[in-house]
Amino acid sequence: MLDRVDAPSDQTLPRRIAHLDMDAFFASVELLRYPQLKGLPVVIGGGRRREDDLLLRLREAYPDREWATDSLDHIPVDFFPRLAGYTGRGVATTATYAARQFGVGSAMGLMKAAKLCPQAILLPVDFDEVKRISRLFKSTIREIAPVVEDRGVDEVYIDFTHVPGGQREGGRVLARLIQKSIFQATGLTCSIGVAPNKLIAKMASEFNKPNGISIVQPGDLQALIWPLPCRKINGVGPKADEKLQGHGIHTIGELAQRERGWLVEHFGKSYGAWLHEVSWGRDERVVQTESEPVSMSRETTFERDLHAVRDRAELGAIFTRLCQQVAADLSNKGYLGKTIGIKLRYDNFQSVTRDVTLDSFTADPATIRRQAGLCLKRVDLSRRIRLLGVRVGKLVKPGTDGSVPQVYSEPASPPPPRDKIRHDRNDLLFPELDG
Ligand code: TTP
Ligand code: MG
Ligand code: MG
Repeated sequence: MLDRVDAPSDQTLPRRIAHLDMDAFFASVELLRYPQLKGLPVVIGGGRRREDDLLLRLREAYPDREWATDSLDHIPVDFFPRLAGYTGRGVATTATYAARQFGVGSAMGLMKAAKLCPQAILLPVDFDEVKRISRLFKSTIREIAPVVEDRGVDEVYIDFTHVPGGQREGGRVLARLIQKSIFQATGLTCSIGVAPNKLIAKMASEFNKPNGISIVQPGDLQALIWPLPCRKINGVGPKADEKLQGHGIHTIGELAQRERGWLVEHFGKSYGAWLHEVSWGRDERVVQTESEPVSMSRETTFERDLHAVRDRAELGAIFTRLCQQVAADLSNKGYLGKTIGIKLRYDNFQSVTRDVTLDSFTADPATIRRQAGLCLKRVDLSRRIRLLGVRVGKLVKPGTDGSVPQVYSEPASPPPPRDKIRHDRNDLLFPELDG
């Protein structure tokens, strides 16, 4: 009991949240294998590595020498394929910072990249190695700071608040320790932003890339955050940004100057209010540690409200895509689900959900599509819809408890008879439901 009395109350500690992002991740992973390329412009793209084709070519070119995976660092730099003369539709996944100086970056067509930096070396991504390093840097962080939220292959949020050193110099001391430990474990650098919340930390991790640390305090909002373009807010996409620009709002500071009511009027109740909050640097979301998900879902808010009859083709296509995405999420994470449900939000913001529980588990997109389609038949489709979502719940991970649930996969069924379509109104609205 004494502990409790003497220990400082956790509540008094200010929240310090870090966002950590690896530098030029896929490219940096390749540089571990080919250290002779360090400092050179390297672009990652152009397909998946099947085997080490470089080795095959080397054995042809230098048959008198032995080439194996442990001699990759001896491959002459001249032997690597260059971007010069690239033709094709490939896209750059990422590029080293040396290549970025020429204007090459993620999502750029390789032909354009070849014009900007013909001497850049082009390498494919090695997904297995990327995943291995991803697991390694994340486990390194968890050993130092346990509250870590996975945000994809090369980034995480970390709650520094209660970690020893997490408050010193605003988090800089702990950030330095983590950077150093990751470098020791992987040989790679990362950049870290530490701030009062996730929203600002995410922006801050970009301030000093590569190999940088940025500390943002609550009082820095005006100086460090408001001058940034709205697009830097995680959650303001190209479309929202275009609309904001149309209203003369370019920076986060300009966004903060608009009345909340005005934003709600032009951007909707929830998004408008959210824009207002984030422009003032407010974000209460906690760092969510890895836990077994209860369900997986995908939803989308339409750019304009859609009507089940007038926009049925568009809605049907979106619906199918959502089902495919949930199915892909499930299989990527190795889950199967038993309950399939839908969510609809009408133009008046009223929401409805429907679900169905199957006899066995599935991650099959066609099954999910069909069952979600049946759920859709149980809701009112006369109103315009602004949001559509698909959810799969009652999840299991086959093998984790020794049991392997039976995978439920429906055989492709023939289209229903014509008269059934005519009588069932929602079948008519979503004709491809049974396809
Ligand atoms: P990012 O963290 O966005 O980029 P990066 O790590 O390459 O560079 P930075 O130093 O600016 O953080 O993405 C991480 C990896 O994800 C990246 O190396 C390649 C991959 N990626 C894609 O596959 N497609 C994309 O559109 C982007 C942006 C990244
Ligand atoms: Mg990165
Ligand atoms: Mg990233």
